[in-house]
Amino acid sequence: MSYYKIDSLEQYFKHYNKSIREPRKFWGKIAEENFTWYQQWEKVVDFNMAEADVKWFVDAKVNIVKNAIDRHLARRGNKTAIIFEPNNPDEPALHITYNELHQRVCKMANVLRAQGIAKGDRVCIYLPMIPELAVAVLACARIGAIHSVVFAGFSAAALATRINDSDCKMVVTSDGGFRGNKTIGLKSIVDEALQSCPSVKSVLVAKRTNDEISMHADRDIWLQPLLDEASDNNVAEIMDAEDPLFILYTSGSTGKPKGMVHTTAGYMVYTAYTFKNVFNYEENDIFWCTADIGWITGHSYILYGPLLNGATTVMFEGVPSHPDFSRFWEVIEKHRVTHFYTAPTAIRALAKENIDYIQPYPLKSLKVIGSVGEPINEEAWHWYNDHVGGKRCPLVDTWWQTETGGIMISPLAFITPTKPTYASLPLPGIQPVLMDEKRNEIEGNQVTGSLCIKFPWPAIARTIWGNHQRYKDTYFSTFPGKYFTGDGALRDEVGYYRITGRVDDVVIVSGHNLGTAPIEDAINEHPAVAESAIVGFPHDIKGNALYGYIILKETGESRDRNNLANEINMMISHQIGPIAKLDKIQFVNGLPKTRSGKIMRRILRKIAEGDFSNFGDISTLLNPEIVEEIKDGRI
Ligand code: 6R9
Repeated sequence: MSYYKIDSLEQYFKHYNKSIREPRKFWGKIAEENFTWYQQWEKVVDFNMAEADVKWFVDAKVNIVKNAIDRHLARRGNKTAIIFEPNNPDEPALHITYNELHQRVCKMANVLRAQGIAKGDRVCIYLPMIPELAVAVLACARIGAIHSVVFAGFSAAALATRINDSDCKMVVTSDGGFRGNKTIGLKSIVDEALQSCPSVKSVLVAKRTNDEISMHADRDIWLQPLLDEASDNNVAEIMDAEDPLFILYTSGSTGKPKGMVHTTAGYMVYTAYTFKNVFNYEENDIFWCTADIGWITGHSYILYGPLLNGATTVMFEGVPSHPDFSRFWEVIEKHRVTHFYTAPTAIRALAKENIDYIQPYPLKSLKVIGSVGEPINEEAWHWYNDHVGGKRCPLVDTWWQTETGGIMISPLAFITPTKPTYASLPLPGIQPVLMDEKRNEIEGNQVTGSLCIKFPWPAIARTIWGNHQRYKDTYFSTFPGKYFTGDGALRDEVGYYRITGRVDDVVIVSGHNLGTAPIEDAINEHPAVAESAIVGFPHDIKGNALYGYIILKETGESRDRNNLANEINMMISHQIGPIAKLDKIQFVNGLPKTRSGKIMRRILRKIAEGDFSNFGDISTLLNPEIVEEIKDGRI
């Protein structure tokens, strides 16, 4: 019996139970039957949770790119691996076959080696969403260099911090990048960053915008001429199962960014397995994840997960609003996309626009739609389900984190009955538990608590680069022996999980624990509201009171603000209780968001508290200018 693919709900429960009773047999069999190895493992898993030490497939030897590309060539050489859809809809899309991808990755791997990059070296990749990005990532993995992709929207300061934290030896970038109607001068950002990055010896520069840039002699080299000269014969590096594959910095909504380290074999097995089962991917499907490869979602579900399954994956350079709000729907029709995976923040932004942007698109090619990145509120869930999924595509709300490497709690498309706003059931191998304030495990159903995972899974991050102590402190000390996610969750009467938001987003008002997410849900149901964010602020009597930042829809703009505020509070009162009413409501034009769509609540909290002294690092914000605007409008 094979465990790689789950075909029914009954089988899910069977596999799940097996994975808990006999995790070694379960993962060992999956690893053995679905991947090619240079050498088998001595042990499937070895761990000490208290020390935050986890190893999977101990002593096995493998190369993830051999599995993601070479392994498919005999059967799928002429199949499209990557569809590249450019920012400008008039520029033709590229279809890169597995053969072509193999050739490009081998050439790039040879270029990297010729430039002195060897196994274990860190390479920072700062590229827009163009094929060179995928090729650079895979070429690093092929030769065992550790890739550290930095989202090409980060500032020079944020880039420099990340380069220096892991002492990258090389940066791969481009002259610039296109995003909507903007052109971003990436190379000049790199130039600025490198003024304070002594570890970087060379910079490879791809051409995208053809803008004039400055090239520093002895450091900067145009990439294309090197590729043209390079051989496409490349012998992949033999990697240990636990050799680091990549470093990825978490979005940094709190404190200094953490360089999460993922290793080779466990990450490979888990991303492949979860991709196959959560999305129920079949051979000729076209999978589109709209994330940027600069985020974990792009690593795991644009590149590794799909390619490990021999899938066709779409890489989109642009943004949902360019040239207009039909862009996503147009791309789905154009490439007959079957699987569409995006974030609630994008859904809400699109739902806010005129329905005429989506209505002309039948979207009949779609089979499965997915959500990731934050809790999806009820209204957005229904809009997505009705207008994009046509009420016929399963909507998989996938809960996971940079640290978890792959999807942890999610419906399996066509198998798990979905329930709005619920991530539903854990994947096989995942043992979620809810913990109370006294650090006890909460048994039974219809309960809420802090979400922990009590047994390691193959793709768990192994450490924070250069700081194992911080890794241990952050994830394994709050609830000793368990991995603490930082999220709160509710387990309903049938055992489905709903992620209620970061535990640090809980506000205690008059002794009541109030999660901000359900209050925001209630507010967002008001027809005039587009989006909202709630934080706590100190209150003499209640301990804390609630401050709401609210963005109105265009239709709400003309309404009287006092009336609106009253209506909103009545809705909260009705849905959650008078305890959750907002003491202050500020109508705003935007919320400070990180590029993965997370609201940077610490800033909103400071503004609500009237403390404008130090907002800390806001370089990771998509819209830093909104901070001043909100501050000026504080009530
Ligand atoms: C994959 C990714 C992780 C945090 C996580 C949680 C939130 C992600 C979610 C979700 C509710 C979902 N989150 N998916 N919350 N439902 N389906 O987003 O990784 O950027 O590290 O963020 O995002 O709070 O802890 P990352």
